[in-house]
Amino acid sequence: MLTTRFLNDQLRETLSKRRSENGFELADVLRSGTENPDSNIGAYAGDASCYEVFSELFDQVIEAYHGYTPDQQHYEQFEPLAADSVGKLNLADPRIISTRIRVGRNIKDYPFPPSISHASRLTLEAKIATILNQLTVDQKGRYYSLSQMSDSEQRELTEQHYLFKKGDRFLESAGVNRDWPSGRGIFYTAEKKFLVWVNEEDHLRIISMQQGGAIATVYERLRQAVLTIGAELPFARNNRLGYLCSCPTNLGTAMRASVHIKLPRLGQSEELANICKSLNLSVRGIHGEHSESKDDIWDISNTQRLGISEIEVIKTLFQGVKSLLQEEDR
Ligand code: ADP
Ligand code: DAR
Repeated sequence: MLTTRFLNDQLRETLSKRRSENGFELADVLRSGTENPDSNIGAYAGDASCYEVFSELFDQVIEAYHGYTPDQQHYEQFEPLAADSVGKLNLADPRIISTRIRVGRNIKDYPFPPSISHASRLTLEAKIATILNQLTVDQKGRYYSLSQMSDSEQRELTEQHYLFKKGDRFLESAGVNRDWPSGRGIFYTAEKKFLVWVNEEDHLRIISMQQGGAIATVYERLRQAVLTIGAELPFARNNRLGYLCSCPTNLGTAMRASVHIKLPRLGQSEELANICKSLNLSVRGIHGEHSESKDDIWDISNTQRLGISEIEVIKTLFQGVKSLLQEEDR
């Protein structure tokens, strides 16, 4: 676990005396890893100030995960793709089942999900729902609060890869599930190509997705939506770490661009994880993090989110998918 690798007794003593702007303590930052020793990272931020208040720990975790040093400056390039690359980046290979690109965002001046109060979460949910219900991304959509959805409706949307489940044990320990399901919900358009998760692991997971491998099309839909939402809701960010999320793996672009891809041969070999690692890609199962593959379908996505621009994330996925398909054919 990255946090225990870097947290010696002296640093623990120093950081234990500190509090974030919202009173988040070191014990709160570490609780998920303390209760789940098999965590990869083991730490969550309760608000934007945590990344400065506990920077002696977070900066080492960030460097180990993203390869990003404290003297670096993140650079944002959430720009339209060059016209000549759109066609190239839309892949037509039938083995690419679907494409999903999401960014995590927290709203400035609100505590993050690990520490936000029940009242503030409800206030934030109402504020976000009002803005989303006025949004048009390809088409109008609607916000649905989890509290008003039946279990079967939630189960169906989750099985179809649209909706999130209640946080796993890592998020439970981090405090992200408090008062569940109150204040959580999902916005989506009729076609479900544009969705927004509200008050899951972060205040917002803004998602563009569709069947097939049209990476450029999915990216452009997301880019325009994030621009529109960001004009109404100021996001928590700083120049060094970019967009600030609860988990230090989701900083900078806070973007995860993924394909569900069918790799019957590579998937059966021990090589898939190593090949993906060499391509700076991560492998997940078909229901996301901590899930299994099914019917030889894998969730392949960019690993790095910080110290890389949005355009470079897309190109990393595109190049990586091309290499995986060539390897599969070889
Ligand atoms: P996140 O991507 O928000 O970090 P997860 O990895 O848990 O969260 O994935 C969330 C959901 O998105 C899961 O149901 C997963 O199946 C779905 N998903 C991820 N990538 C794709 C994709 N390329 N196509 C379809 N569904 C996807
Ligand atoms: N299991 C936690 C999660 C790390 C990355 N995934 C997130 N943020 N959903 C860990 O510390 O390994």
